Amino acid sequence: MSADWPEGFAYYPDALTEVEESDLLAFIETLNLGPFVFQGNPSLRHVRNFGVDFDYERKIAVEAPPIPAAFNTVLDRVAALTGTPRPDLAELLVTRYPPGGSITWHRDSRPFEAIFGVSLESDAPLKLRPANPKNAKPILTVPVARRSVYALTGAARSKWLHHVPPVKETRVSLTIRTLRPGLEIHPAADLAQYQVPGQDE
Ligand SMILES: O=C(O)CCC(=O)C(=O)O
Repeated sequence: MSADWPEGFAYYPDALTEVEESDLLAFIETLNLGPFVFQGNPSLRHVRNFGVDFDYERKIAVEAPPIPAAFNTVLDRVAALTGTPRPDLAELLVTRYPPGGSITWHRDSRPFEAIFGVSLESDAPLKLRPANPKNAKPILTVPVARRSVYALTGAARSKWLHHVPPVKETRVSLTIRTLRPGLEIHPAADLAQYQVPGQDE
């Protein structure tokens, strides 16, 4: 724990073994990730949501396919490390950043509450800065190593922004989130687009 980190930020290095990481990466290879598209603009990073998705056009939470069993070990680990009830880990987003891929300064969408980030395949800097005033300092850089977990809860989640600058090597992250109590989850228009290998249809 660093004195500089905002309240609610935590970092857990070596949360996964090398074998667990390679099993996850092998499973993720079988998933059909697609470019993240915001306001019609595709990003370099490719993503896939499970559990719940956020519809950026309509600004609503939408049902997504169940989280595949291949993620059970990492979900159990995140729950144990962070003291989060396992059933509360209801959403999982897989993101692959190719070299040059990044995610801009943001605070996660309102439907989500606690945020846990798992880094796979390569190390990367995670940048943090207060949300107000705009462009506020300080900017903190936390080197998030592959196989680590970070947590954004409390002020780190609600009053700070985070950002991953363009990565040098391919990085995969799992963003695992709890849902805001009482959140309304809308039925997906077409779940057929989300076929998951190895899952019952
Ligand atoms: O890749 C990461 O660790 C950050 C992901 C993230 O901030 C997001 O998907 O909202």
